[in-house]
Amino acid sequence: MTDFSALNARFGLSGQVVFKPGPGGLAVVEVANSQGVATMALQGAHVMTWVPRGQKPVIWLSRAAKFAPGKSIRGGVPVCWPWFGPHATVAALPAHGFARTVPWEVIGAQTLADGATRLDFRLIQSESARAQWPHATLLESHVTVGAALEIDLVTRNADRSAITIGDALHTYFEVSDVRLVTIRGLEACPYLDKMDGGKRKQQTGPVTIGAETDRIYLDSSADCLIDDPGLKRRIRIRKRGSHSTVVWNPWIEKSVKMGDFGENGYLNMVCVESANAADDVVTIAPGGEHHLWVRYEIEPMN
Ligand code: TA6
Repeated sequence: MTDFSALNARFGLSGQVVFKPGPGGLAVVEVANSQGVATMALQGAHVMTWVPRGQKPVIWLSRAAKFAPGKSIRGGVPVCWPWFGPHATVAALPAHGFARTVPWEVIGAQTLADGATRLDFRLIQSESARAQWPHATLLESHVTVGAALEIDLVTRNADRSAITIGDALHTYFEVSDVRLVTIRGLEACPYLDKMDGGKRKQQTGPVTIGAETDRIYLDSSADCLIDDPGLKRRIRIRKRGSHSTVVWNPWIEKSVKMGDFGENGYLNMVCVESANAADDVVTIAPGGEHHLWVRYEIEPMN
């Protein structure tokens, strides 16, 4: 049971950071400042919404999302860790790892000099987590909410041997109509086409979406841009410490099958995920750390 009065006493910032009960019994934190608003679930340190001041929502959250302890939330910024996709050897383990469905604790909250708000979270080491990942590994997420959204996912290897992780910020971006957007920044990158048996291909030109799309772009570290003519805006995705970019839209059949996309929800979202997946998994030496950092910003598109 979350002690909201203790949380607010320790980390609340009046009128800016408030912890409260959220949907499905999840504890959430609401952030509001002069530059924008956001909501996050403590489970998974999961950014659910982000709306810069004067803009339409930038992060998509399904109207049919199901909220419950231990269940992943459809939309927002799920944290995939310490593996991406299915577990390499144990099929019964959850896809995309367990970080997004276990409790995290708040370890910091502050107002930055530019008026943005920074919240710091740490994954709580539990029996269940250790059973799935028997290594001494610390995971923190540092989220800055302002006119931009920044997330720094930090993995620290506190073990005596090296570890190899896959990770991703599996971000669902809100778009006017996915059929109208183009995604730039992945030109000439090799990718694994999961809609074609994982075949390795090469991207020519910008990425457009006209059917179920599920691709892991490898060796991709440049900024990505989601051009949305319907909203006359561009979402710029900057990243560091990520060598893969996953582009995903389930389209009609898959989204209906998944059951938590809502009526035609697939039309208003596209996932552009900053990741380390497939060939790009990351090995961290004992005592070392790895940062997967992103910064999302809106630019006008005239
Ligand atoms: O990142 C794309 C992907 O791996 C898709 O294959 C699809 O499974 C998607 O993630 C959603 O996965 P989830 O476990 O959140 O339902």
